[in-house]
Amino acid sequence: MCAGCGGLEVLHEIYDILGAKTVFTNAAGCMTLLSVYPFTPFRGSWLYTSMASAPAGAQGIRDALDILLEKKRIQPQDDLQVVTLTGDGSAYGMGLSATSGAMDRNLDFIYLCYDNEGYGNTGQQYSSATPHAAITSTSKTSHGYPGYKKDLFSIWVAHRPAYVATVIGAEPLDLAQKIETLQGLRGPRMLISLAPCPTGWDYDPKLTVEIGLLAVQTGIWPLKEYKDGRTIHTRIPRHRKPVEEYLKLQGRFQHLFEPERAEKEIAVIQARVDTYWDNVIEAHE
Ligand SMILES: Cc1ncc(C[n+]2csc(CCOP(=O)(O)OP(=O)(O)O)c2C)c(N)n1
Ligand code: SF4
Ligand SMILES: [Mg+2]
Repeated sequence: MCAGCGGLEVLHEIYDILGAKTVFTNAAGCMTLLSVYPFTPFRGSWLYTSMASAPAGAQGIRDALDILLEKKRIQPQDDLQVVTLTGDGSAYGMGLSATSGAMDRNLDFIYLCYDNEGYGNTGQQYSSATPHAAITSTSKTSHGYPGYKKDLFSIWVAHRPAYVATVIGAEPLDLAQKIETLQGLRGPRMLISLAPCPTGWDYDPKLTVEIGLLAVQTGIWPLKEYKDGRTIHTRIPRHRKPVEEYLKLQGRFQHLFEPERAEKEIAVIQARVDTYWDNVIEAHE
């Protein structure tokens, strides 16, 4: 694993709360490198799946646990929490169909997507979570990635699962409150964490927390949760910092500032963030 990995940071924080009575289904990606057969750093169980099928793996394990409970071969206190762990390449793309099916079936599981906005494990190719203008290994032109990040939160919410939230490792209190909330619920409980990635985003590993905080303070990464049919924002940054404070710390956006400022592109990114928050604030007033 790389020093300063924001995905590992959020996984650590969540695992500290969930504890060892968990079984993970982990789709191929950076986090699968945590385990070198036959060892894993998890105190509970861990299962490696293909990129597209981690939620299907979770279904199989939940079914097996339910059968063992029904046959009284394990006691309720021995039951395990099933947790799916994937990157954005799986969650936003290859695994979206399996996730949709799991939500349709009201599968009782927790899903954590650590979103480093690209295929990190294979060299940061773009994914459908890649933000506009970012340089990736498959978007190397002077303009970076031409598309826009997919809104996975809304796609998941459209399925009306028990819970959906965005989190980030740099805001551990917000994260802990959300884990506490989802632990009181049953059914599909979905989390997306922005996962600052020094290797793929090209910045000094010591900046991971600062970049995470700036993602929230600039409004680029809204912290919110959906439950009981309603979405609420758990932080509303009314005095937002300019998005360029977040962008300029990362090598993948340097072409927006050097050799000359790309005013139009920076304004496009700022305008999208402003429109998002104008709508949120208007709805709150
Ligand atoms: C069907 C399939 N295509 C390609 C790969 C090769 N592969 C392994 S990990 C990975 C990247 C996964 O990206 P993401 O889900 O965002 O996780 P990250 O690597 O960023 O942690 C790819 C493309 C694969 N395992 N399976
Ligand atoms: S490439 Fe990024 S997400 Fe993957 S281990 Fe390194 S820092 Fe973490
Ligand atoms: Mg990724």
